[in-house]
Amino acid sequence: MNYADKNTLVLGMGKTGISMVKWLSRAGARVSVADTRTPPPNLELLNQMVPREAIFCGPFGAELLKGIDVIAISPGVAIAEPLVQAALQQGVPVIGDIELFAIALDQHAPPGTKILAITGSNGKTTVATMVGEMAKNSGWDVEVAGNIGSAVLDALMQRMDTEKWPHLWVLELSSFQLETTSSLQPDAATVLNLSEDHLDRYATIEEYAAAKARIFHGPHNSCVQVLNRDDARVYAMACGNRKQLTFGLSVPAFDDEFGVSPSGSDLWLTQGTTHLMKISELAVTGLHNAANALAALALCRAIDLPFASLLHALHSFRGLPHRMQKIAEFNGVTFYDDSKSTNVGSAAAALKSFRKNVILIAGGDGKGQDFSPLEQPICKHTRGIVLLGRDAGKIAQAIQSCNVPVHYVTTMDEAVRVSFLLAEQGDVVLLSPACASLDMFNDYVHRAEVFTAAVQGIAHKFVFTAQTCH
Ligand code: UMA
Ligand code: ADP
Repeated sequence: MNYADKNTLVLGMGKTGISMVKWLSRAGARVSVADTRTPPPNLELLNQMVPREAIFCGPFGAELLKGIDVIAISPGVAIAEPLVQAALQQGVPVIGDIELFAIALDQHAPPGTKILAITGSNGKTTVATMVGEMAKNSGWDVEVAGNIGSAVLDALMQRMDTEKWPHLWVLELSSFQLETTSSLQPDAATVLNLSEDHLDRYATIEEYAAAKARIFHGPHNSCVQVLNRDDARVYAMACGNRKQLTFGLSVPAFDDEFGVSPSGSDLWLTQGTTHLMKISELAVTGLHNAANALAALALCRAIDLPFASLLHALHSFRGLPHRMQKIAEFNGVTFYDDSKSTNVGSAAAALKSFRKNVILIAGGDGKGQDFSPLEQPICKHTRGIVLLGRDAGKIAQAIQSCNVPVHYVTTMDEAVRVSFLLAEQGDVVLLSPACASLDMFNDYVHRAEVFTAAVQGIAHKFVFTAQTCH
């Protein structure tokens, strides 16, 4: 679509909204913008970009739609919003930033530009970062963007302005972004895994899965599908007449399968029967990170990046903050910050990384999740549970059958203190909340900071006490 002189309405004034306003304005569109928050973020910036009378704050009224040719929606605004539903009924296209990006790339990018697209309930940022590092290590100019934090249109405009196109775009995509995307044509794409998440926005997990599966359905239906063999819902997304590469923690037999094979006393990442690298050489904790490494390898091999540089980059990958990050060890107890764990899938993966020696700190806003998938890993891997936040009670109910002591606390400080008292030599205190943080903290980073400060507080006291005893 040519946006020149079109009347466009941007919904949401966050990072994505601002990038869409910039993009549509430079394409010659007339832009108005609305946000339900009063005052919305970025108001000052927007005042410099669009006329004051084209900025609307507060509930989205039907009058906003008058004369509008296209709605450009932010991922945080639900399609179910009545204004958006009214637009769709009137035949007004509703698109997001990824769709605008895909159309632009098709029109402007030099031939041969590659796209790898990544979605899934967990591991998106880890795999997108791994892939970015691996491709850079192969000498490619790479741009990693999307849900990972930098809006794709901002990255695109910066590349266009400097006339320095990357060889590869690595896109981390959320289900929200995929809902309004139909023109993206990646060279290879993956849905890493599916576990309950965002059920405050989707009526069922099937609806959520369908949004994720859109990553495979570009206009030419031609991308290589990188599929998780260990996740039945993802595996069922295989389409006929398409190249597929699979990954999983089982022993692979064929060259289109990436997996894990034992050899002597070691476990190896393997492609078919070829041993690539010992799992023990990965610096990241947990078998879920071995699965992430396999998915990243499969994506990079789908576009023929050379093995040697991929493996070299994997060796050097140290993991990301707040994802199974070891933050302290004292008195024989190790503390892990997995604050980015905001659903049952990530908390279960975290627990499975340890023996039966975990004191788990969990709870927060469960976003409508069923916590029962935590029952088995909690029974198997924990010695004590410390619960806080809005849905603490729901977690306790879901794990009733486990014979594990449950402690309720009201602050993170108290959670850390209680956990330290419960922990014995060789135990792990793990913050892996399985919930969003917003009921108690600004975001998951803030939650991690409060956790880390509380751990450091105890560490200081412990060291001080130990010194005065001698
Ligand atoms: N807003 C409304 N009405 C609504 C909802 C939101 O007006 O009903 C407004 C808010 O008041 C706010 C603006 O929309 O002013 C925020 O827009 P947004 O929520 O779409 O957030 P952005 O700042 O544009 O950030 C988005 C992604 N956020 C979400 O999908 C919620 C960021 O992912 C992403 O990094 C960024 O675009 C760049 O692509 C964050 C995220 O939490 C990290 N993603 C979810 C996740 O990973 O689970 C999907
Ligand atoms: P996302 O971008 O999908 O939120 P991250 O890489 O930021 O994923 O990790 C978020 C949480 O999920 C962290 O707690 C991390 O330890 C966990 N995690 C990472 N990879 C996986 C995986 N493959 N399966 C389950 N949990 C995972």
